[in-house]
Amino acid sequence: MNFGWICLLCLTISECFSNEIDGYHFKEAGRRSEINFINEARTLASCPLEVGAEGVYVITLPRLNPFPVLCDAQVAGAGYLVIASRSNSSVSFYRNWQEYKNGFGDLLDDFFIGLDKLHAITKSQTHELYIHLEDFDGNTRFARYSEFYIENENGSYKLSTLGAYTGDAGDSLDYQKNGLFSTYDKDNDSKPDMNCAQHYLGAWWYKSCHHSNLFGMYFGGTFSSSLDNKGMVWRHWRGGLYSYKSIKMMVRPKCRCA
Ligand SMILES: [Ca+2]
Repeated sequence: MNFGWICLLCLTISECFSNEIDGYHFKEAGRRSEINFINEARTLASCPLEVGAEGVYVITLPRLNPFPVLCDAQVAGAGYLVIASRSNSSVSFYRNWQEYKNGFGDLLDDFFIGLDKLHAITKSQTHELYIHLEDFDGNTRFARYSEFYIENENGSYKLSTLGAYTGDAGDSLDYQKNGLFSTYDKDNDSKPDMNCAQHYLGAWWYKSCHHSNLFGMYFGGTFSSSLDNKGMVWRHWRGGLYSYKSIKMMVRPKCRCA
């Protein structure tokens, strides 16, 4: 059955509107107007590039059911697909392998898209990665990588391609390049005497262990040295004892040739 047609029907007949699609729960019913289901003839493989095209869109990729994604056209220009967003402590990111595989949270609040989807997106065509950081003093900085690809589950979602860095936040991801993804229940890091995810209270492409920990604890600013690097850390800007106010990780196709 045509997924887009179902959505069109649901928007037309409000009684049949489902606030849950493919595991994602749209928490705030009052924000339905921000949900832009694409239903016409076109099938999206990524976020639309048009100016102002933002909100939730349904995309279709090989070997996956169509699924909703959040598109952002404000932070760094049009066409970005948000893969992770954190702005408060309401959604815990200290989660197990299965939850990172499938994704969790609310697309209209804080969430992680899920590693299977992230693999499919970055495999479908060459993507760039944009990381947006905001501190509690009203400053924002960014790190952009010209290419970004993660492997599938059999490859432990290895961060096997990370292109050239540009930005003003500093390069705190280069160290994680070629790292396998680890969660507290799946130690794939390269530190034999430690479970990095468990120790740093997060999940990431840990090696031995990290220069960034954006899925660590939401500590809300400067935190105690006894919790060294356990927060939502991006070391090259505010160091290992600072947890940001908000972060967004977004991807966009390098080229719209397809
Ligand atoms: Ca280990």
